[in-house]
Amino acid sequence: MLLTNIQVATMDGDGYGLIPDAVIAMDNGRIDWVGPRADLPGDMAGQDSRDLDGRLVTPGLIDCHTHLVHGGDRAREFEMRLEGASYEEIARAGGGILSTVRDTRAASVEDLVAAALPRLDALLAEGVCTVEVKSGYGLDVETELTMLRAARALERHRKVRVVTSFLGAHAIPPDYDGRADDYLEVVCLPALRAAHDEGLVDAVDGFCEGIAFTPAQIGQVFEAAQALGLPVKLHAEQLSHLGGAALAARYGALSADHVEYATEDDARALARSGSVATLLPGAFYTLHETQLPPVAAFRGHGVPIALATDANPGSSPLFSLLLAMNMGCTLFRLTPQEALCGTTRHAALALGLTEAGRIAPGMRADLAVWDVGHPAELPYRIGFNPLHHRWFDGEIA
Ligand code: DI6
Ligand code: FE
Repeated sequence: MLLTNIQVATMDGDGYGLIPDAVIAMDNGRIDWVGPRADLPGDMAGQDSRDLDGRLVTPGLIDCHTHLVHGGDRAREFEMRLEGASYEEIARAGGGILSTVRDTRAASVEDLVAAALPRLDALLAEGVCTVEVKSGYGLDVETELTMLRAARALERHRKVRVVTSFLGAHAIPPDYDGRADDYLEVVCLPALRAAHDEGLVDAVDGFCEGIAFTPAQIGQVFEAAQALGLPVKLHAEQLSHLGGAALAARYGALSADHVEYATEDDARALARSGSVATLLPGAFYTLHETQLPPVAAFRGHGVPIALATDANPGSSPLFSLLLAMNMGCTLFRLTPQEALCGTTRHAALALGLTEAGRIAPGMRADLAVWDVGHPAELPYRIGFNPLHHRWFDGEIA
């Protein structure tokens, strides 16, 4: 199958990797060839082709940090914050993440899938082809497994790739209040091993924060992950600087996420470990955060920057990756090219995916086709969706 009369942002090589009058050849769910129309190899010219009227084609977008699977909502907490309570106060009073834990424990796999599908559909409607989904609202062995089973099940309901992260170290459940180490030993690590045995875990994540786990505790989780051969990533330096980014770097993490309070030294460490800094402007915005992530330090030291929604019921009820890109540009001063790179090529890196995020021979044929004249239009408008259609695995989705 050939896609013709297109402009392509390959996100391969420098910048957008823009090819003005391009052709993409797809074969068996993979990109077979991409380049200027004039260079199309003669033996490819006779294939079925689809004229896309000059539209822009990008890699299918990748949302590399979400908490899409959960029970309930937190609209009341949104109200409480606007009446003056802080995110941390609500968490310490047993609300916040723990209120979602109560609702998630009450749900079956089917309930969780049914609740997640409309959220997922909002992402897919904007050209997303791959989505990361975390556990972390179960905090008991059975519910952590239930969440991950629901995440995997999404792939059977929609044309999407799901990458899972085990986030048992997300919060300390009430029955282990003040006994975080016991929670890790009795619940979190056994849940990780059980989930891994069932093939439910692609990476291991944690929340390193005053209201969650210390770097030493996260270190234990990372040791267990490494023993299972699983890559790690971390919610680090979101509300304060605790040393999570440096810890993540020491374990060669795929990514350190949030990182508003990261320092120049953290940027150096992340660059050395090849970890991605995943920026989550939806949480920054929702929590009225004022500490900006050190974007200049990330750029200066060559840390790849990804952007994601952090879609979750509390700190980032954001289900638009295009809006996350807009926020990345306007709030964090990313360039539009960095924003698109952050939801394609660098988002793939943040998930350890080698076959997504770029348009190049051998990559999966996951594509987004847009009614725009230039890629900068994608993060530019607010609340406007120019997606024309997606290709998933070489087929129209
Ligand atoms: N940081 C976040 O942004 C989410 N989890 C985390 O560790 C928030 C989760 C929530 O508030 O429900
Ligand atoms: Fe998160």
